Amino acid sequence: MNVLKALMTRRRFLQVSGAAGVAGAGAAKLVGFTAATSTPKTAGAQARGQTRVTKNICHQCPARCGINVYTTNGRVHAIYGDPGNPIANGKLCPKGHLGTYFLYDPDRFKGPMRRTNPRKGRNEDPGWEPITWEQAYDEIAGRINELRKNGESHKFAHFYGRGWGPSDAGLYGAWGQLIGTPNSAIGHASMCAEGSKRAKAATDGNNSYNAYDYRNTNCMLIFGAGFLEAFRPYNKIMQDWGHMRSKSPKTRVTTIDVRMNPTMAASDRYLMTKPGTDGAIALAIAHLMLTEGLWEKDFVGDFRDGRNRFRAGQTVRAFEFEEKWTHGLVDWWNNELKDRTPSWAESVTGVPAREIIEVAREFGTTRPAMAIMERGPTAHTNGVYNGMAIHALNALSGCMFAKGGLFYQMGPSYGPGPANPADYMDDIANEMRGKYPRIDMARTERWPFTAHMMQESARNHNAGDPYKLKMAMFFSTNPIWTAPDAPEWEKMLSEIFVIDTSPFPGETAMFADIVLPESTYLERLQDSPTYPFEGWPMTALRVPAIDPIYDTTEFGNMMIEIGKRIEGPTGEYYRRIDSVENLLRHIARGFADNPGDNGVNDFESWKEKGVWYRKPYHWRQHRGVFYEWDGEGYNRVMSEEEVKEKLIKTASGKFEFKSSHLEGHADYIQRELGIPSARVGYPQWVEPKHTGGNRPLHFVTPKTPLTAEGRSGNIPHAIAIQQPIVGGNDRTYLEVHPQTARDRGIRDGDRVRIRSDLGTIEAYVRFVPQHRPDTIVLPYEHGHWAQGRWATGQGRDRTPGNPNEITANVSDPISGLACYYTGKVDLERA
Ligand SMILES: Nc1nc2c(c(=O)[nH]1)N[C@H]1C(S)=C(S)[C@@H](COP(=O)(O)OP(=O)(O)OC[C@H]3O[C@@H](n4cnc5c(=O)[nH]c(N)nc54)[C@H](O)[C@@H]3O)O[C@H]1N2
Ligand SMILES: Nc1nc2c(c(=O)[nH]1)N[C@H]1C(S)=C(S)[C@@H](COP(=O)(O)OP(=O)(O)OC[C@H]3O[C@@H](n4cnc5c(=O)[nH]c(N)nc54)[C@H](O)[C@@H]3O)O[C@H]1N2
Ligand code: SF4
Ligand SMILES: [Mo]
Repeated sequence: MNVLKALMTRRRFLQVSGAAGVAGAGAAKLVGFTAATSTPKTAGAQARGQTRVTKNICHQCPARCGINVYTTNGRVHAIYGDPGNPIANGKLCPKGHLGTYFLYDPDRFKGPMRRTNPRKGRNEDPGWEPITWEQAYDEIAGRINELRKNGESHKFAHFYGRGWGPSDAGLYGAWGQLIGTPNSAIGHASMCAEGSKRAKAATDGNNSYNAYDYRNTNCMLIFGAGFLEAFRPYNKIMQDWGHMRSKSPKTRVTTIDVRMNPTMAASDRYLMTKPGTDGAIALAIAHLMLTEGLWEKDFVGDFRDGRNRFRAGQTVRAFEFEEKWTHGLVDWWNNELKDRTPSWAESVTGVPAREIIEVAREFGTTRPAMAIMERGPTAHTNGVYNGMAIHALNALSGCMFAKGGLFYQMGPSYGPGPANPADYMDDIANEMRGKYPRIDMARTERWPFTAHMMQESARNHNAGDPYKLKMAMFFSTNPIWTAPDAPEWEKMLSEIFVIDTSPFPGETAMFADIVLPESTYLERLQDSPTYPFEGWPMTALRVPAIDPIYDTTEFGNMMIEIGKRIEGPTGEYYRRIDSVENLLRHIARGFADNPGDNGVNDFESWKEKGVWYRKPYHWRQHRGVFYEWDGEGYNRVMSEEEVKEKLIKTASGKFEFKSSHLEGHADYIQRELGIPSARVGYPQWVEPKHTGGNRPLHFVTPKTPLTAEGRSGNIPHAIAIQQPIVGGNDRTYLEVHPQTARDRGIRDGDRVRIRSDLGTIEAYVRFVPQHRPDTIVLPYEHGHWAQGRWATGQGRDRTPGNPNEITANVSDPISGLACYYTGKVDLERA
């Protein structure tokens, strides 16, 4: 063993003996290793005193801001927004600057590890033992080869959360085909924001998040989305917010939420609605836009004689109305909308009809006007119907594909990868194709609309239905902490062979049999096509600022290396893929014919600039006519067929107020939601089914601006920056209306117990008189029992607890989105 390897191994060994404490007696034992950051590897890698700037993108949220990473003497010391990146424009949100704390997190895994303690549990010391990458890959591939020989390859599952592009999560498809498992991969979409996507699929045929032209909109309704806290891309939204609120005319903003959040506080108006009732508000706005003649006639169409016949409670004859780019308006009106008056909505939501009318008039008389939404309205059992009612407002205002409106994101001009998996299928792969359902039962009759149902996986495994898994690999997801009814995952992970790839000792890692630590984002090579942004295509590259400071690598390389060790043609396929870098070099060849606006035309220039993008967006709707970009302007008028193929992808080629997508599974919806099958297609009011029976309080656990998904728990600065809002440096407070607290004898600062059907967690209270008295709010951030020394509270009294331990695993039957915000609870002094 050479000196460097010996040093590394010794260092890892020391870390191992401390890591046990994370799960056990507290993480304080790790303190001795904070200095172990500058290894001989990096110290030698750079000349003294030189500062190097490399391109990367931030990892703290899905906004994907381009960053310039400053490295001197092999040490990363600053991260700034990249002025050449169209999302960052030289700026970052506060989380962006915290990247060095992830890189130099003292609790990171220092290399691959094997568990020696066969028992698993929160208080079990995994007994980590360092192993080499070769040992780890051989063992994992050996187990997969064994499963394949026994006809059990479906019992291997990949679970993933924040996937980035073809060089990581993009590898799953081929893996599933070649290995022969339907469970590659199960993504966290159904625990994330699938509801808004499915509402779009149901109405305009695009199962996707939207791109938005915020800067040109003059009116915006925000339904349950943390526009100034979380909505994507957060940093760019803050830049646009400044423009929206200072331009003339200023963009008028109304926020609809269930608690006072920063977005609401910054808005012109707000509607403080009852949880799960957004659909009623949106329907009432639509109702008023029709009765007052405020719909966009160029897009929607009009009565043939121009005389408005929409009157509350009265039906309209279909032939009297000529629709243009929408489908089913009169049916929708007659079967649902005619009775959805603002005063009806008041009775459902508690929001005064007068306020709804004011908002509807403003929305109906301002152009461009858009309605956006995210998890608030959709994380309920009626989520897709709430979402459809909201999205219908975008058709009524005519902002679909219009200036100041909504688009869909274009993808980058990537070239093909090094090999085609179809050429490497062996007998096992062919035989397993379609043989078994997925463990989560997504894409089956149980969940006919959904591609992923991660939160069902542990429950199904534990019940042995449809079967039990034997092995699972986790990438950037930690459902044992983030999924509803999280403890179900502890049971499953105790029974199977678990591989975790997190750089950090999170909860999944504590139940792992092998840990393959990924390099942090500042040390790795990775591509990342943009999340829906402004519509035109863009893709960024993570360029390692330094060599990995520990014995770590990219997740993509782990997949490829394990793949090479699979017997038969699969191994051959992965030898052709070779490495993440080889894959990226191949796909970057697609830029040669389509150079980016910044001149990026190959892998090297992509590395140098960090981003490839090509403006403009290719399509635009203006006054009811769709145009395509012809290289110089939006000059080419599109036919109805072209619009259907490229933009409005429904069966009718129109924005559907009577959804053919939902009507395709009418029996399922009737059974699950009790809606008569003839009515399932309409955006409509559906009563939410709250869990928790007669318990009095709604329990909401939203994100705050400093939450970095499940990754900020061990970054005390993230919490410290917003102390006045959420609490101390490693704690978040439960926000409670003072009257709600006093009724229960609870004082500001008291320790309390939150009780649901599943159990209790504890928290400290902070009074927030602006919230709804029937809704208590625990910002989502803390409650970890692993993840590092700060996340676990360094031996303090570990409050708050994890809200997902008391969140029931109930999902919207259409989108499959876990209903995180629908549970009702009791509150009492602890
Ligand atoms: N800072 C930060 N930004 C992030 C992330 C992060 O972790 N941190 N994560 C990213 C991810 S993965 C996602 S999916 C997005 C999610 O982005 P959002 O959906 O915007 O985030 P949430 O905080 O889950 O929920 C938004 C709002 O819904 C409200 N709400 C709850 N119930 C209801 C209801 O019934 N009606 C209404 N109208 N409102 C309700 C909550 O009070 C909250 O203000 O954010 C992304 N951006
Ligand atoms: N109560 C409540 N629950 C929620 C939410 C909420 O608002 N409230 N939000 C929901 C939403 S929107 C989402 S998207 C899910 C997210 O839930 P998950 O899919 O579980 O994702 P994260 O919580 O981001 O988990 C990230 C995991 O990846 C690991 N990790 C961090 N950095 C890296 C890296 O560079 N490489 C690798 N390989 N691993 C890394 C972390 O250690 C952690 O274990 O949570 C959902 N759960
Ligand atoms: S908005 Fe998201 S990606 Fe951008 S700097 Fe902030 S955390 Fe990073
Ligand atoms: Mo999410």
